Amino acid sequence: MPTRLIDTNAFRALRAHADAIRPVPLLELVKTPGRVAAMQHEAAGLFVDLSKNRVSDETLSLLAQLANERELSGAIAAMFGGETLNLTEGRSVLHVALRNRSERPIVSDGTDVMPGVRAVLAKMEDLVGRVRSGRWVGATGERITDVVNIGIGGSDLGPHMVCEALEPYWNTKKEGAIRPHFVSNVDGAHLARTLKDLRPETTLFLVASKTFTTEETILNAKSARAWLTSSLPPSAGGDAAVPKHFIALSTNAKEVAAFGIDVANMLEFWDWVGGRYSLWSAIGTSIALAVGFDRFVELLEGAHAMDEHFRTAPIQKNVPALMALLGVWYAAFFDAHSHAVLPYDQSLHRFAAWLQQGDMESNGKSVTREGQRIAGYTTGPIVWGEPGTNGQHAFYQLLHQGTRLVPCDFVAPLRSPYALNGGADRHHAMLLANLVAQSEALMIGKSIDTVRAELRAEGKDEATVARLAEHKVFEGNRPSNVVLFDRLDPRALGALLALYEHRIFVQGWIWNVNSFDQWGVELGKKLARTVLAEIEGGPDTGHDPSTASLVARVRASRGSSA
Ligand code: G6Q
Repeated sequence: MPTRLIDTNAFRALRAHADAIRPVPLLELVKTPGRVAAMQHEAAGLFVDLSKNRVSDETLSLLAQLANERELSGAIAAMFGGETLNLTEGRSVLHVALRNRSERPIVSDGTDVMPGVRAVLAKMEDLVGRVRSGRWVGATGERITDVVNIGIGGSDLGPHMVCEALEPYWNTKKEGAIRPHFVSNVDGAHLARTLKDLRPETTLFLVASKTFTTEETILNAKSARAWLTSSLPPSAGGDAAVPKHFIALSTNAKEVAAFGIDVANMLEFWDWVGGRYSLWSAIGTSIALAVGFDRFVELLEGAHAMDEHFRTAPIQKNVPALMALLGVWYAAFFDAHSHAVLPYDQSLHRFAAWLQQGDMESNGKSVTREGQRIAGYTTGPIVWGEPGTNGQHAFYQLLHQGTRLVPCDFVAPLRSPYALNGGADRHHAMLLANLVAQSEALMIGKSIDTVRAELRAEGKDEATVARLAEHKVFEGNRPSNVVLFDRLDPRALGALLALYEHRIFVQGWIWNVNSFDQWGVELGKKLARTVLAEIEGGPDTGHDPSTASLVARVRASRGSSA
């Protein structure tokens, strides 16, 4: 059993060192000669500025020592080497194999997984080519114009986020445009609202489910199938139309066939791909359909470039590791409960939702990999965010003046693909100006003396100055990272997502949790089955009084509306 995190030499040293760093203003740290250049990094086409963090050279060297004591390099090698890191499910963790663009074999359970990965990519390329060129037609002979991905959790968040991010690539002149849609929620509103604007003749459904047993997804898929067969003209053949309008993305061929999807139209992946790490697999088919297979490969290439950086760079220059260690530092010694991700790019409006699952499902754990209760430190933070500048007019108040320290990541491309009659430059310049200003404001704050001077300069009397001054003070001293890249193209996006995936991996490893299982989602799922049976008229199974009253209320409402 490894030494407990809090008993490592580095963690003890960091605890003492944190007491010395806390009183030092961030602005003072930033002015240390050579600091900014030393804390700005380039990796896989991303520029990452870590200089606005409450750390000194000594902190960084202690954090690197912590990584060494926890044998992080060995863990990274173990992941890329296909070792069984997901101990509770007995699986290796190989999303990196899905984007391995090198000739390097990746072995899991004694078998090189790469031939299988390449075979599925070739099948995906063929299928995507047929749909986008119009060689694949629906039951009435029309080409496909709309694709609906039906999936939830990891089978939705990644591809949805990427499709939104790559919207400028949806339409190419050479091939037909495919509009991607995503249905995840079992709330019938989600499917109904999506189908409202679609024609069954030109719609292709992708049923995206690793297990093909997820109840929400299967119900949505069944309703979509009923909509298709009942709204196509009778000449389309009823159930016979299904194979022309349904594709499965799954590991479970048996259930796919049982649903009525031709297994020839199934793109396979493997149990060593975690759901929340699966956008790089067949689960990414909606992406390839929307932007083309070549662009999908560029996404993989961008991620692979970041993988290579992560696999080979020393800890002191390893950007995902550094970002992770900074997060560990704030959680352990600055009482940081959450982490905000703030993309200054409207196309990244699903980024925080994707990361929320990736991070919180991976590291929201309270036992160690060996099954001991964690004590003396906190694990995964609450991850949240919204695109700037919208967030500025909403929750930034708390970031600037709340009582909690919230480390922030600002993320943005330097150029925008969107041209607006003469105004595009102005839009993007204003967007980026806000990003830079926010990271500056969080750090420098505004002192009481400055506030008083400003109020007096505005002609306020001394009573008003006294009454308002404290309300207008910004403590500052709040850390942030800035991630910039040239454009939000598939390569940059791939690198960005891999950066955050590896950040999660490192934090999970340092905190000694299994980042690759998700038992915490099981209990509610199981109880929902029991409650549903009762709501639909089955016998009471016995609940606490509070829950029983809710069940009764919902059951009664169904009775009255029926
Ligand atoms: C992710 C989780 C979870 C999963 C969904 C959907 O890591 O495992 O979010 O992706 O529950 O599961 P299926 O793909 O099996 O339908």
